[in-house]
Order: sequence, then structure tokens, then C-alpha cells
Amino acid sequence: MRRLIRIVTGAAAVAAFWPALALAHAWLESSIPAANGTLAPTAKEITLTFDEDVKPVSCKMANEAGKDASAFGKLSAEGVTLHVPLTARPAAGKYKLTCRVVGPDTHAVNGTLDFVVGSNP
Ligand SMILES: [Cu+2]
Repeated sequence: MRRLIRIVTGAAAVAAFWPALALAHAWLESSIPAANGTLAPTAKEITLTFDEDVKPVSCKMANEAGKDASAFGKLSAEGVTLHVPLTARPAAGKYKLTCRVVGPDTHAVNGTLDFVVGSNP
């Protein structure tokens, strides 16, 4: 009987915890450029759009070799959209942008975007 109670209690704890994990975290829904897309030649910023309002924490960008290529102005968020201003156009190549944001539930999450920069116009 005690064992059954332990199982039931455990299942209830998981059930209570799981929706918070599955639903409450902000997550990246879309971006400009789109995932694996190409940065527009005139782009002055990258935007990441989450499913919930976010506050910026930090971003970093790495090139294909994994070397840091971060060159951002001040991050800002308007509702669900995070603005990542580029202070310089990255050299042609592939990049991975990782931004840490805080959602309404105060949990920090990472949004990651792979994108391409074409030859400079
Ligand atoms: Cu959360």
C-alpha cells in the first residue's frame, strides 16, 4: 500500500511538473533571416520571434569554425520579438547565432539560429 501511494504521488508530481516544462518556456518560432536562410544584403539587424514576450539577456554568434563572430549593438525586445542589431556585416559564410532570453515565467531559454551570409554586394 505504501508503495502504491509512492507511485501515485510520483505520477502526480510528474504530471504537475511536465506541463510547466512543455508549455511555459518561451521558444523560438521564427526569425529574419529564416532558419538556414540568407541574411539580406541590406540587413542591419537579425530578429528572433518567440511564442511569448521575452526580455533579452545576451547573444553570441560563431562562424563555421566555431570562432566567435559576435558584433552586436544593444539588444532590445518588443513583445515577442528580439532585435539583434549588427554593428558590422559579417564576412561571407555560415553562422550560428545563440540568444538567451527570459520569458514571462522568468525561465531563461536559448534561441538558436543558423544562417548564411552571402558574398558582400
Ligand atoms: Cu519555463
